[in-house]
Amino acid sequence: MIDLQTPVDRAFLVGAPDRDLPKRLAEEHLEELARLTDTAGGQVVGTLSQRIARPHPRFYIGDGKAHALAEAVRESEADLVVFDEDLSPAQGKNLEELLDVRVMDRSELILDIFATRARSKEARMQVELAQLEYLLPRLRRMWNHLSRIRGGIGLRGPGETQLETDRRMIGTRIGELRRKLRDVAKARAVQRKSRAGSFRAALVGYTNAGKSSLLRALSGTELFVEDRLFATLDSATRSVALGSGHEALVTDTVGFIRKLPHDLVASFRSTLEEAGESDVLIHVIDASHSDWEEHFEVVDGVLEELGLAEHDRVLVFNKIDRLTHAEEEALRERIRALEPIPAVFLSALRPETLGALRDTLRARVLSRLAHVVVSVPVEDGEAIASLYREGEVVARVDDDTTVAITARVPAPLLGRLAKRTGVTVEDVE
Ligand SMILES: Nc1nc2c(ncn2[C@@H]2O[C@H](COP(=O)(O)OP(=O)(O)OP(=O)(O)O)[C@@H](O)[C@H]2O)c(=O)[nH]1
Ligand SMILES: [Mg+2]
Repeated sequence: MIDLQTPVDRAFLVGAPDRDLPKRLAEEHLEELARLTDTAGGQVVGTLSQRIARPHPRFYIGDGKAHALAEAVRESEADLVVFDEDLSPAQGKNLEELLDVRVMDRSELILDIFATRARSKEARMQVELAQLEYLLPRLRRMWNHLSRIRGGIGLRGPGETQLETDRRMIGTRIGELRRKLRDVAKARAVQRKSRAGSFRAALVGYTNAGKSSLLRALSGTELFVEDRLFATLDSATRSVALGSGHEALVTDTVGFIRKLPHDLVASFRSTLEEAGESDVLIHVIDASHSDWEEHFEVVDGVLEELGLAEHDRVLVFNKIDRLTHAEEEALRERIRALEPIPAVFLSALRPETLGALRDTLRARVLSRLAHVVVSVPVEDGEAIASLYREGEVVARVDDDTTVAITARVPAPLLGRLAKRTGVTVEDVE
């Protein structure tokens, strides 16, 4: 296999946004690329940006700018150039020939980060699949790149036969990974069934918004949190107490980012689609980020792509500890005017601010409970107590032998009650 994880060293970043993109956003995008580079273990030694009306076929940026870039790369002694835009295989090849250093685009950098950070077997297979799909049309360039680092002799210009063999091997591996991932998805569906009956929520949001921090705070369990992009790649589920005996199973998963490579979205599809089977999506937003609105749109876009646009949702504006009181008020005001979706404001670092979210989730749990009349023999004190403890009792009628309780009851309790002798359950119309 060709190694895509050559240690990243001195990186020179290039942004070539559309001419119409506001300057502030263009800067923000380069800033994000710098964070991605840092996450990948690279050091940024210079940046260059050119706003263009449309990509140039040869170097993506204009010819003159490309030559200026070559000069800047030499001067800064960079050994890697990272483009914020997706390069065609031909552009990548032309740039590498001109610059004489390794050239990566944003997708490749993200794939690289995922490859080094994926832990579970499933996540590793998903990333490998995405990498191979990305690599396939770019094999020739990878070979050229290899022949340069390995000194070339014997490797230079592999014959068409070698390329053909590699293509076939990669094609076989892609098929194998797809099959295995389908099996894993099936196994997970079975596991999900065993959790049927519980109220389930999924955390979604831009990378670094604080999803894992929030789940850690809600559940009181350890989860990996880091001030870097893509800290979480593997989903994790925790049980979260919502008060009055109610609870939810909350799943944390991979964060989104602007221009997430298509291959990657496709590979992670089954994990992400699982979010769609939850009762509610908790969309976490870093309210302290100057660009949270763009992040919000990106997440909205990915959710739409996954067919989840209409899914029940709660918005969580996180990191409000970083806002001044006035800023927080202004934000609340705007959201009230803007969004019909319920929104809560909190800080994952301050447990005392989590009450509103627990309340919102509990209200959803209650609205989904079965509305039933349970008839219990008077002497079955335990059944009666459990209805008061875990359900929401609406009415109660006692006679000599039975107590008829009208209540909203969670499915697991319903199952337990139905097994008790003398207890009957009827739906309320
Ligand atoms: N000040 C402040 N920092 C926070 C808050 N919530 C999270 N953070 C910090 O933000 C960074 C990212 O937090 P994570 O919980 O890893 O974010 P995430 O959404 O899980 O990120 P990915 O897994 O990369 O998608 C960490 O440095 C956290 O300590 C908050 O409410 N206030
Ligand atoms: Mg995380």
